[in-house]
Amino acid sequence: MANRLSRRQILAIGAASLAGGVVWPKAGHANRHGGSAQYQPAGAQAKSQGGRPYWQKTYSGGPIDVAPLPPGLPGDHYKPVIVPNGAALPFKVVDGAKVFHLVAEEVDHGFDSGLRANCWGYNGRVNSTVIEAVEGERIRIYVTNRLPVATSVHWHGLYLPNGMDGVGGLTQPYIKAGETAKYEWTLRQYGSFMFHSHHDEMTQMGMGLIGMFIVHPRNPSPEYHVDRDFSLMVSEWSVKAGTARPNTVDMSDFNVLTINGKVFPSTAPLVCKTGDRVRLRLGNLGATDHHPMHIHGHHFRVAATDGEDIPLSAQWPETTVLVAVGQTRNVELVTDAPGDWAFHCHMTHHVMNQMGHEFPNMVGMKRGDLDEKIRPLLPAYMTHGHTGMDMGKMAEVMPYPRNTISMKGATGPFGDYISMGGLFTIVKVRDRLKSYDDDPGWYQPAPGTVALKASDAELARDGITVNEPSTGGGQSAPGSATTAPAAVDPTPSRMDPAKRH
Ligand SMILES: [Cu+2]
Repeated sequence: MANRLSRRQILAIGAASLAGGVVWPKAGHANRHGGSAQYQPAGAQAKSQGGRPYWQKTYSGGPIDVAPLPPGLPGDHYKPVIVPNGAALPFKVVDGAKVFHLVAEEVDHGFDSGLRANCWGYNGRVNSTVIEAVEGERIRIYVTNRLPVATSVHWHGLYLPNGMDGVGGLTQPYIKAGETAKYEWTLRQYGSFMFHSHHDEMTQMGMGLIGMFIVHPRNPSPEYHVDRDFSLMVSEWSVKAGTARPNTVDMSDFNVLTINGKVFPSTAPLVCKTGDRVRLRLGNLGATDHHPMHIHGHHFRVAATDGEDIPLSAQWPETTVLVAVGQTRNVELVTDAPGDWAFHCHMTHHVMNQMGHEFPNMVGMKRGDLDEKIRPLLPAYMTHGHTGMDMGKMAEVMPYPRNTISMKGATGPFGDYISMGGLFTIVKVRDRLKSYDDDPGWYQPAPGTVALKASDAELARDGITVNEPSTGGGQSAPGSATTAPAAVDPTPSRMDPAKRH
């Protein structure tokens, strides 16, 4: 009978299917094979996690016309974020709303002591002006355009009325040169967000019109409170040697990689005390590159995205967090190990300062007296990289064009060069600090805790022979100095099973 449905029944089932998904025939005779409890298909169960329904009521903050809460004030209602090499935008309170004035303008920007460029930025800074606010408050942001062209500002990741979204031409007319536009809405969320030009994006974001937008929670949980809360915007630039403007047409050969608009060694260190709870808010509004940001000596939890906090049960430990273009990531850690710990992008080309990449591979080349022969023609000529790149030597010997930073990093505490620049900074963790605002200098390690040249006595004690072929391990007995290279297993370890017999 179930197979013989009338046309009307079929139509009814069809309508139900449209309304509620697939309709299965009634399972009235499911007990034929015994058992009293009917099997409940797992796929049909409502999903929730920690009491939270699978589908939230809203992913857009809900009604936009909610009554705002009073403005939150720094010190009273939130602890301001730290913006290395930058600052939070000032505000004033007018009739219960928090009023900001953002100015888009040309900025003579120093990436480092050796490199300046005519960039575009907000309020005199490049990449490092932060808007900081509190969940529930009403904000009004005036944007004055002092650029020679039209612009607009998009508030990235924020719930707002469509007309405040800042997409030039789509949700609003352009803010023309000389004009001031007004954005206003009530913040219905908290987290790490961003803002950027959304008109001629390739040019305007590439010239520097990007920033972090931090919204603190109202009445936050105890876990929200940290000792150090850093806001770090990463980006990338193409500034050809000797030129005075970023080349925003470049799509892949970026040579200036920045944190808050600075390259190492000009990136301000992240100064922390031993045992501090630390939050790093990382944002990326570069043109095309994602940045795996890596910390030394510690692990962190990936605690939030620009979507939301990640529930503790779903946070995961990492030493490297990928911050893709258009993403923010909050990572949290306790800095419980004193020292100078590198924090940097793990793409090795992103921890280089200004350089080109269009030259042949010289690694392993026998240079002979080539440099000496060429120097009468090109004083201080140095063959590029036959043993890799000796940053310190190159910085000393090679003349650089005007307005260029070398690939060097900086001279470290041992007199040797730190061979990294670009997307690199140092987390300086100290047991005692005079002030968070002062660079505490290089870490002074306890005697015996630095990797130094091994002494003859140490080598002899441990049976380390330094002038004989190295051993590959595997075959030799512990403690015996093997004189022949370790045998190599000729059997491929991943033989195709199909080719076995
Ligand atoms: Cu990178």
